Amino acid sequence: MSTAQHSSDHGSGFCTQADSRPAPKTARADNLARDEYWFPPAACVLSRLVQKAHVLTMSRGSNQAATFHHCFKIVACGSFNTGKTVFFQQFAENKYTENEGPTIGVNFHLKCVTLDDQIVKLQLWDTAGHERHYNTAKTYIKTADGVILMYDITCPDSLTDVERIWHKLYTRNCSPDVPVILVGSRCDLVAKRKVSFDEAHQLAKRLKIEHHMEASAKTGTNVEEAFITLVAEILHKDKSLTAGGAEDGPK
Ligand SMILES: Nc1nc2c(ncn2[C@@H]2O[C@H](COP(=O)(O)OP(=O)(O)OP(=O)(O)O)[C@@H](O)[C@H]2O)c(=O)[nH]1
Ligand SMILES: [Mg+2]
Repeated sequence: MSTAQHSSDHGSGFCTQADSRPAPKTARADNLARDEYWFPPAACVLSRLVQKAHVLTMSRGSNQAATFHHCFKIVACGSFNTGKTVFFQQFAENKYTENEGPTIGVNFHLKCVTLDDQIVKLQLWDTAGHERHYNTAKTYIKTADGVILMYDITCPDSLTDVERIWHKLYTRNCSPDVPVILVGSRCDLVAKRKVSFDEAHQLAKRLKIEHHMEASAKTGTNVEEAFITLVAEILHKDKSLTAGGAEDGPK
């Protein structure tokens, strides 16, 4: 799905209001004064909760206020057809598309999660995996607060590409304290598996990628868990954030 399609899908009532307001002083983990930003309310709370994390889906066009304490930008990279777009769709919209076409440029979603009583707004950027879109991915990863590197457990080349292309993109453009997670897609396709968990795990260890999971956008397995793991790591690493900090304003 193209960026344009996503923009229209989400509608101006969904994100324009917030996006037109002043950006946080830093891209990373600013404590925003409560009530400074207004958002539509949580429309539903997903039944599967990861530890204390509640994942909230924002509804469109509501005038009711909601607030957030932190705003993080999460960027996904990985070779084409690894499942980045459907992975993000599953997390952000709770839906799965069997025949998703290649992404042109980037797709964008907004999602709120709460972790340890902190409401975190996530800006989710799903980049295109084809090499001709490499520079687009580079542009987006530069300001990421957290990065998802994706491979496909049925395609060994996609794991090779993580080391050959995508991890290099990350190390060359992100500060070392930007959390990263390696996600193997299509874990529902057991009979088609060509990359073992251990093989990918060894790569993750060698590249010093702290977190590695296998997930399925089709069944939802580990989708939420991957995002929450990454967000928890971002919060953990951000020394400037403290509980209740939002009410005190930016630190
Ligand atoms: N069974 C299964 N199929 C998946 C899974 N993830 C992706 N697919 C399939 O792979 C197709 C392509 O997935 P996309 O999300 O478009 O892949 P992408 O990484 O965004 O590809 P580019 O945009 O070209 O970089 C989907 O339409 C599904 O048919 C999964 O977890 N399980
Ligand atoms: Mg895509």
